[in-house]
Amino acid sequence: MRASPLLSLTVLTALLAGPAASAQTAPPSFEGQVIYQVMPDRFFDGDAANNAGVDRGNLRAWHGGDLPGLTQKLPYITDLGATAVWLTPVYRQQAGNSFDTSAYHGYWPEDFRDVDPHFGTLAQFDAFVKAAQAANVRVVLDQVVNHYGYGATAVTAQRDWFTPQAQCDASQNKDVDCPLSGLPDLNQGNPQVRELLLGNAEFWRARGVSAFRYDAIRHVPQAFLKDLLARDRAAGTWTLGEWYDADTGTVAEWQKAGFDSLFLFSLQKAMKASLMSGQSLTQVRGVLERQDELPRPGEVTLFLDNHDIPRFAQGSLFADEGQMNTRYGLRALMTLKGVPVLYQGIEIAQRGGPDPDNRQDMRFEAQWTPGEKAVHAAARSAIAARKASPALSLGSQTLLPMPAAVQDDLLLLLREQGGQRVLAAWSGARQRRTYSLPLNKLGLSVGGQDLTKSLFADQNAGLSVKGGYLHVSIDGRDAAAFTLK
Ligand SMILES: [Ca+2]
Ligand SMILES: [Ca+2]
Repeated sequence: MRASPLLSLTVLTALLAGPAASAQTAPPSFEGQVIYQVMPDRFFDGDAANNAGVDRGNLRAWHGGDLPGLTQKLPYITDLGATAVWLTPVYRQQAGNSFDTSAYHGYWPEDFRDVDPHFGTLAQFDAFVKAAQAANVRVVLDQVVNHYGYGATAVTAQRDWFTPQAQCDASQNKDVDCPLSGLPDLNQGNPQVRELLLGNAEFWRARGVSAFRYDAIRHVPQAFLKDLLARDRAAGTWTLGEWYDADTGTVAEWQKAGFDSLFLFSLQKAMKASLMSGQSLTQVRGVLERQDELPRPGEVTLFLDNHDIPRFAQGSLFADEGQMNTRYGLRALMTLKGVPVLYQGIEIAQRGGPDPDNRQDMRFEAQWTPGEKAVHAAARSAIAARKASPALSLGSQTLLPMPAAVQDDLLLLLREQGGQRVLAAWSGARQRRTYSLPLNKLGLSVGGQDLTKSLFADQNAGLSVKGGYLHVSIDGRDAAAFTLK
């Protein structure tokens, strides 16, 4: 894995100090990374020879995307600026459908140590990892540790691997001991299951992945997860847990228990309500105010949508407004401390309601409308600005106090790193506005500053400081970032 310069130094120091110091080696970090989330079946079809049963007219059927297609589109992902790719599971899946749905999504495993033929072969997985490494892109692999697919062979062949119904009935923790959506629930208390799951992590780690995204951790015993995570940490594998609906308190609890990161669902909800649907920015502020509860705030995973919830742009009734507010959301996301994840298609404001409508095929450049091209350009430049700015990608984050008169429409964040300061401004106002705020009320110390343009390209936004006042001019529904002198 590639480490940040800071981490490299820490690791180097630990190495120089010899084995005794290895226990003090910093845990793996993704701070400064930008993750692009891919659902391989819905991304790009690079090999028509593996398209058995493909029906692109049916969102519940296989669509033909695969690992060769993902490898082929790596330049698209790096051009956008992402530094890591998270793939939803690529395991060999149950062969048949359940609930009229095929296992295209990857969450119905048959064999945890093979690639589904629709996605390709293990050799093609290895080729993808190799290509990613050559492009300096980290690979984040989805890992399922809670269940098998409904129709998996193990369900009948290894009955004692699964939680008995009586245990579910008697359980005080039904989230853990009862089947999730009826899926065959693995009993991690069985030594064979434990060995299977710990071995799965070793199997994929050995293929060169940098991180695991653990599915449905709310449904897995904490004691088992702690063992799993301790091994990942010792091996330098970054871990990202999916606890559906997690807020800052849940993320903090699990960072303490050994996860490097969890998805911050509460921020996603607030950003969708405020930035996409036009509600007060105080909702976002309420989430960001809790940042100090996190042991490692730079590792928390931030997102606007994913494959399990309706698309971000779906929060507006109108496609053009959805595009404009997605541009606002993407720019805002790139000003925050944490690890941003972009689910394929958000960079063109792809629409879609609940599963499976939120899993429509990715469309590429030649198929984009002018409006989609504009969203992509804004995403690309905001990512580039974040990566070019140590303050935006690695800096501390301070929320500035807002006067009551503007708090619904304005959010100001100070990001600081190594003496560099960047001020991020989000405006939810309907129209272009100039906000003039007294520096002493903001708790901000700046000398005079001439008109300064935003770090984001193609944006009509400016900041100046004069006579003890900060002046920020910004379009309605937009976020900008300014270097402070
Ligand atoms: Ca294919
Ligand atoms: Ca379970």
